Amino acid sequence: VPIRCFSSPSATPPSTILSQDDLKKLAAVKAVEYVKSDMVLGLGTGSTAAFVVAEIGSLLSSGKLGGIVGVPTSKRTYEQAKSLGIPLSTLDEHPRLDLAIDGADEVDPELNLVKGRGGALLREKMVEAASDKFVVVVDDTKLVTGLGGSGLAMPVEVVQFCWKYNQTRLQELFVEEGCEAKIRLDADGKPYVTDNSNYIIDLYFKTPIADASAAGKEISSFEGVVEHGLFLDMATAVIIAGKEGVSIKT
Ligand code: ABF
Repeated sequence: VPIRCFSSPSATPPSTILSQDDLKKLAAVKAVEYVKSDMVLGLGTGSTAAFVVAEIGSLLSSGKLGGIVGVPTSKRTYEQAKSLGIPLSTLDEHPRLDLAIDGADEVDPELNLVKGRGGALLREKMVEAASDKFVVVVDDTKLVTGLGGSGLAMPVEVVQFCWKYNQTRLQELFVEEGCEAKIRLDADGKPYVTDNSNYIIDLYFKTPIADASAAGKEISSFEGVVEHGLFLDMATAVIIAGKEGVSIKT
């Protein structure tokens, strides 16, 4: 749906019609202002993060940035960054990163996040937890008053072994929130397999999660759960692009 931009600190002319992708790109370009030469960078996954990776690639090829090392959060991002000539490494080689930039599915007023609808939550959480700064890039459709409140999925990565057992346990954990737990399927109708050869159970809530911190701990306590999409107290800043322009919340 086209969005009319009336004013933007990032010099977008007033009254320009901006698409959702334009907004994502605006947020991405703003986030890349945090990137300095010689940084070790966590490279996120998803359509907004792809604009970040593209911008970093472009600044590297024009010589405006140098000495960057990227740590990708998915095979998709690895392929994109490699095609742009961004030098790449891993957490094994770089256990501490200067900065990670990534998208999100939901952002609450305290900058807590739901992530992982793109299927890359495990590597995202590992890389972003290892970063001194974690900057999130979203358009304003991602803002919620409570996590789980968008009515869209909150993903949980589980081992393939007896996934139905964990599907049932996860759904029963959130009876009060009217949770429905569904296995994520790929385009062929088979269970979606993550980069780590696991499955994803998507949790759909009728009401937001009452206590996200407690919920995260309870989900993690289930044997066979690998990681969940609640990213709490991790974001340093969130860059939000909307019809009023780009804003930064810290
Ligand atoms: C990643 O990509 C994920 O954590 C999140 O699920 C998704 C957001 O995608 P998009 O930027 O395409 O909306 O950041």
